[in-house]
Amino acid sequence: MFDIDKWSWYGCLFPKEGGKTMTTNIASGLKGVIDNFNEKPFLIVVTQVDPDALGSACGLAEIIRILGGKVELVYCGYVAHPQNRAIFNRYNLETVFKSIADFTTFDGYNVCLVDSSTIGDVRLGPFKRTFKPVIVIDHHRGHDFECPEVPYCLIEEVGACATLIVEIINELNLVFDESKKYLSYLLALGIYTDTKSLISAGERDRTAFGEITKNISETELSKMIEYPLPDTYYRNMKHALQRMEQRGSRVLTNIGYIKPDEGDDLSTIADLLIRHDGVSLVVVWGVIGDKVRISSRNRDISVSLLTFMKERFGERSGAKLTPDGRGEGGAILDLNFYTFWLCDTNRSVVADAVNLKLQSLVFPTEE
Ligand SMILES: [Mn+2]
Repeated sequence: MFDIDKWSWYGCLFPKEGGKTMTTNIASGLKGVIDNFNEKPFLIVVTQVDPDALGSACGLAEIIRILGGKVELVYCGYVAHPQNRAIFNRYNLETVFKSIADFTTFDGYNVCLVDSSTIGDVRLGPFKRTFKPVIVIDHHRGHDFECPEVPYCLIEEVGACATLIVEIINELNLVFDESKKYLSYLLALGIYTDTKSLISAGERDRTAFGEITKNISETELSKMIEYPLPDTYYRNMKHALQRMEQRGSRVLTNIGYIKPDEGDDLSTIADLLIRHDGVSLVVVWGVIGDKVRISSRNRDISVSLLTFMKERFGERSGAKLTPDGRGEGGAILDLNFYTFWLCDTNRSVVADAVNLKLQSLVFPTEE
């Protein structure tokens, strides 16, 4: 008989009340949940396509298969960032993942979230808040459900979700054979990129990275790390530098109207700007279709980036804290009003309007 109390709570660092941090024996709980839910296939959902999410999803899929469950994988949005495209091509992930656009329903699946813990994420489109996840494995703050209601909820503030997956793999003593070796590369890339080349990795990330890279080739890994950057990246960077506005230690800038496949430039540019001497908070925005996408970075430990984002941008924002104490956040906001009115000739005026609103949100009001 399935005993929900026994299996329902495997740790969450940010419980509302009565929670506990649980870092040992995380794998046995997962086995219990897979045994008890395996009548339906597990559907692993990647909301934000990045190496950590892809690696974690593929790793979890293999764990579920080994533990006797059926599994499918789906991604939201686009595989657009050049590194994601390189990873998709190299490891043939087109055959592993479906696009959420190909789904009509989540009914009949045990939905699993990796590297994300929000059921209200706008990228889920029509599936937003229509499901109760069965498995959640994540390292971000700001989950929007009660953890004890999720049969397996593992949310811990490590540097990468892939670190948690590697810990489960090690606890289960799983060894990937030659045909599954690509999973080691994917998980290693996940840890490497989410921890900024291991610079912001914590001890658990470094241990997991060491474990998963034991038998893999450095040249293969470096090809995936030093992927070629497209021309649009440099153009967007120039745009951002030209429009950069600094007040005190806060920086606001934008890359204007961009194509969906340039959206990941926002976070790359935010990462570079936060390193600027004297800067502690960076907000970079761009407009994609009728949405404003925002990427933020914070290195002032006295400021909670999650609170900063939620207060200003509401529920469609989030943030995580890296093990070295830096905050990384993002938001997606509607520009609904403009869907009819927007045209090629008024784009710059709309961008100015967005900028004025963001100035009032990001910079402290002057006395
Ligand atoms: Mn991640």
